[in-house]
Amino acid sequence: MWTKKDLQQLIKDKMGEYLFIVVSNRQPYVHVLKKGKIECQRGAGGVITALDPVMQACNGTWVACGDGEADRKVTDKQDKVKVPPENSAYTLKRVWLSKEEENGFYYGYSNEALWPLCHMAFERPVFRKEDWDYYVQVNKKFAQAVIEEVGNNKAFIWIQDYHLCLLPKFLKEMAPNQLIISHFWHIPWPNYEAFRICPQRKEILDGLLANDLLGFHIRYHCDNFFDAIDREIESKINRESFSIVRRGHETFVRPYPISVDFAGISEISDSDDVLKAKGALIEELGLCGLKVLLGLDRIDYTKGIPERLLAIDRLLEKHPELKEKMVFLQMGEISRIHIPKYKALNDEINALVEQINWKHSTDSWKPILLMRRHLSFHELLAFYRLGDICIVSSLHDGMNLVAKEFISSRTDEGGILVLSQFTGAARELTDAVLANPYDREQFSEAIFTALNLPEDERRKQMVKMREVVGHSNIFRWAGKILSELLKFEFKE
Ligand code: GDG
Repeated sequence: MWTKKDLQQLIKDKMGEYLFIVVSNRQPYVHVLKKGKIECQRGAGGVITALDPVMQACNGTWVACGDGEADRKVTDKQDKVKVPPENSAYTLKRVWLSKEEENGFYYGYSNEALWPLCHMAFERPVFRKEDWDYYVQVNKKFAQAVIEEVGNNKAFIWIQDYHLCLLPKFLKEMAPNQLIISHFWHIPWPNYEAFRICPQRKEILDGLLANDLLGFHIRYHCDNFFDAIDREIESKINRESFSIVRRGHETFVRPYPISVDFAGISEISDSDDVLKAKGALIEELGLCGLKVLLGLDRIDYTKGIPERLLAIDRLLEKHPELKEKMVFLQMGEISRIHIPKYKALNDEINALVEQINWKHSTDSWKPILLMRRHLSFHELLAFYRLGDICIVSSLHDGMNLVAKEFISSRTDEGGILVLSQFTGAARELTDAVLANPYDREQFSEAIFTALNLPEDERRKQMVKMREVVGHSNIFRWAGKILSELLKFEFKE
């Protein structure tokens, strides 16, 4: 089983004198003001969990957008600050965006064009020329920041996600022989029928082909990428070595399913703090004696939240005997609310909750509790621990970490996962109760099946899934990619 230590050792043994630079839109640490004092907080999420220890082991640099209210106060003239605050192990270099850039690059092209383009959730992408111009501009800004760091050295670069499609190309143009570049794409890559509507498709593919190594979660996304290249770019696709050669440069394409820190989550889930928080939540929300069905997502139209609510509605129509015996708890962190589709989704969710609660409630009970507060990590794990069933109903999802976090938190081997078949996670977690969120009948039946699963069956499923996530954990994901990246040799 890969551990944090194995990953650190790999870097120490193999990185040599080369620099290691990670680039992402989101930063690993944010500086905020709390009661007039500057506080440094570590960001959440798989990538930060995996790469923070790597960076600490190799004294690398992480380039990302600054967005905290106190971020500028702590950076030096080159926009750099040492992190983490307790041992200053590596450098965080911040890129600053103007409001216009944030709007065009982040909200506009990244999240109103590329996000819906890559997810089959039937939301139309919006391609605005001015958003694209900002996207190009900000990718160049990132390139400039990375090159400042590289100087005359040789460096391994690891780029994250769909915000930075053009960065590999800009970097290779600026420093052709000094860089080995890998890029991980965290969301699905769509099939060609969907992708071909993108007016900037050639530029995007051209940008990504400057990578030496390009990773997706699953093989299917790699195949879709090959199809897009095949139709759009003059190149040679080598299905044997799983690579693309264009103008003498070879890009290797590989599936690397992302995961979570299984051991870390398991350990904290058993802590007194989490178990106390669980007890407090049961009390606060009046959950005692009820079966708890849980949904926990960033509020996004790809996550299938309205479909989940409608399945609960159908479940109660067909099985009114469940009234006063269960509750569906939907937790959700507000996300990208400046985009009209996200605002509309929040309104739709409010209306559905109100309507379904009105329809099925009794004098002393209502079926749905909706909470939109941001959870601390301990609270998050406490929620996972109190759920009898966790429902993940994405319409389309690159992987879905909530499913894997839920499994990791269940050291008690309790709980059942109802999982959309349209998540990357469904390829690995075949012991979950799989569901099609578009099929209201089947989806509500899947929830009913989960509610009635015999104890030994339920436990067996959870034990098997814990084995899968324990083995394919986040350190293995990063270790596999970095092992591959470190095999590349610099051109002389
Ligand atoms: C993208 C891809 C891929 C949610 N609410 C709260 C909270 N969360 C955390 C969860 C989880 C994360 O947010 C969501 O991760 P997902 O993987 O489910 O989804 P995306 O954000 O869409 O991520 C996805 C991922 O990239 C990684 O490659 O799996 O397919 O879409 O970690 O725990 N965390 C806290 N409070 C909340 O209220 N603290």
